[in-house]
Amino acid sequence: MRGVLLWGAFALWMLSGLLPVPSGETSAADLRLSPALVTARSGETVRLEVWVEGAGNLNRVEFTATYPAEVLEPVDGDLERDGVQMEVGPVFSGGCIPENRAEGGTLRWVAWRAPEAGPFSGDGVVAVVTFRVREGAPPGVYPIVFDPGSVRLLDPEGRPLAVGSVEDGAVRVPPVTTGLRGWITREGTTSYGGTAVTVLFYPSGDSYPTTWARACTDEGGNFYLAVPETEEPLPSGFPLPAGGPPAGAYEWAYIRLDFPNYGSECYWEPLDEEVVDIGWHILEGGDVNGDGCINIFDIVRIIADFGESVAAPCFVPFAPCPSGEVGAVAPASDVNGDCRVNIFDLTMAAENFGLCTNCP
Ligand SMILES: [Ca+2]
Ligand SMILES: [Ca+2]
Ligand SMILES: [Ca+2]
Repeated sequence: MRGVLLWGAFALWMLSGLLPVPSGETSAADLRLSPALVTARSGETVRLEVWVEGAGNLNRVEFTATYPAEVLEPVDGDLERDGVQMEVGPVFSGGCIPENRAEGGTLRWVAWRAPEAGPFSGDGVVAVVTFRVREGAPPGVYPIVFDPGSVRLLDPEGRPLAVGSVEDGAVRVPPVTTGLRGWITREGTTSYGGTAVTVLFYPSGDSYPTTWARACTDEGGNFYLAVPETEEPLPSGFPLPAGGPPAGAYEWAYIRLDFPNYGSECYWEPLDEEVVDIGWHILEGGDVNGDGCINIFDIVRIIADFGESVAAPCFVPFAPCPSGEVGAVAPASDVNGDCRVNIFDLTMAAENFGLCTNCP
């Protein structure tokens, strides 16, 4: 696939070289906000760059854009000048900037290049606007929108240059996550109670969790876990994922699912909804020696214990989720917790042969 794409790009490049370009005419330049979508919570700041791309013989840029002033508060980029300004980007460094305002829900910009610098060609940053998300901003997506009629690109003689695409930006304020829910089942049984759901909470941009919580599934396999309001030290010896959370402007949860004799499963989930639903996960059975993989050592142990049984009801002891401890303790190699080690346990382990946990 990559090879095809490369050849396609090469063919286009060959064609573009052959196509006649009218003399004295340059292709249209684009104006866009980067990043196009950025996530921030109340009190956080975001930097949005105004880029011009594909410019040729550019001397002057004018634009007006609007932003929701009740949610986004511009941070002054020029303390020497009255009012609130955007930062001047490298394209207009040392230039003449008669209009630069970021107030009252409107961004206004008019700038000329420094005469000694000459006209600009290529891609570059025109201006940078920094917004602080106001306290108490309700969750939502807040656009920063160029007024298309206001965007003007001009050459050194004051003649307008063709404007291509004009791309807006947006700031997303995510809801505060109050809980996580999901449905966790286990192979070989219909009693799904007691699976441990352990969640480590990572603040945005942090590589170490600041708090954690644990919930146990009910008999139907459902769980709800409230996000803790205080910082709790992690359980000692709890294995941490290597490298911290994925990149992105989110807070993250690291979720670990455990039950004896089943393979543990681990997931990263962004905390960007009020209640994050991790969906349905099925734990695969057969890891009776608890070493993280289902293989010949488990098969050998199940065969060695084959035929062991206790009277029902029985329970699988599991310290993190000690609910449902009625009757006798299930045999150690009873994978599905039906109080017997038999062909069902052996078959499950055989079918999952070679699977290993993705948890640390
Ligand atoms: Ca100022
Ligand atoms: Ca094993
Ligand atoms: Ca069994």
